[in-house]
Amino acid sequence: MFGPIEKYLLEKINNETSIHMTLVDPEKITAKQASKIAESASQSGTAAIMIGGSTFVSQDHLDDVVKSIKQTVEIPIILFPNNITGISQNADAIWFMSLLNSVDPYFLMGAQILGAPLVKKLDLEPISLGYIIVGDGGTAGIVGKALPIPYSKPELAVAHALAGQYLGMHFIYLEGGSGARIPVPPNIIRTVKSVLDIPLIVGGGIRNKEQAIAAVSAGADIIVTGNIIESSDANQKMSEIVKGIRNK
Ligand code: 1GP
Repeated sequence: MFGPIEKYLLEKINNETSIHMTLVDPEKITAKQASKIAESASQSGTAAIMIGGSTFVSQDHLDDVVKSIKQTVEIPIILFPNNITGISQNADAIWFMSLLNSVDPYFLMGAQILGAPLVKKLDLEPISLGYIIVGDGGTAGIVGKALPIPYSKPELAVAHALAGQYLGMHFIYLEGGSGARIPVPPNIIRTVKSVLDIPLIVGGGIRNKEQAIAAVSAGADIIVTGNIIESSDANQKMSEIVKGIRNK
């Protein structure tokens, strides 16, 4: 059972080997700024816009951000919720995710049960995702009550990723934490990818073309960048990353 956005992602990965997505954090910006960012990201060739942050924004603000991005770009908008408050109408899809290394049942299955009826009601396409926090874990690790997997234990990352796949999840996401000092190391990506039959997403701390290429060369099917859209030379960096991973 694949919806149109998931099909789009899988086809794009199939055709281009690896793709880039842009994460927009509604906490940090106005709706107008969000649509500008999404527009330049789209012009740089990003495959989709993800919307989400680690803390809470008002529902109205989230709806405004999603709406204004939707009015501006053609590429899919996929919600990346940290809680049930991250669900919004006007998006195309939602990463229907479980934080696999959380010690809190709320982030494993509780929020999902609360949110599922609204996802249905709003007719959002759910895309099943196993989310794993690695490295220092950042804000997402604290908020999600995760036991972040140390980079010295790739076998634990493998165990979590395989468990997600065996439970039927369609994608696995290795999250190094937004703004992480160093991105998820290639050896972790390589080890996890070597056991998976489903696409692997990697994000957190990717700031330049070299880091992006290192991640996709190690096996990331999708890389996600967030913070760099706020840098002064954002357009150039994004284009370099998108072109870089295409021509790697
Ligand atoms: C999404 O955490 C990433 O997984 C985004 O990280 O903001 O560091 O690019 P950055």
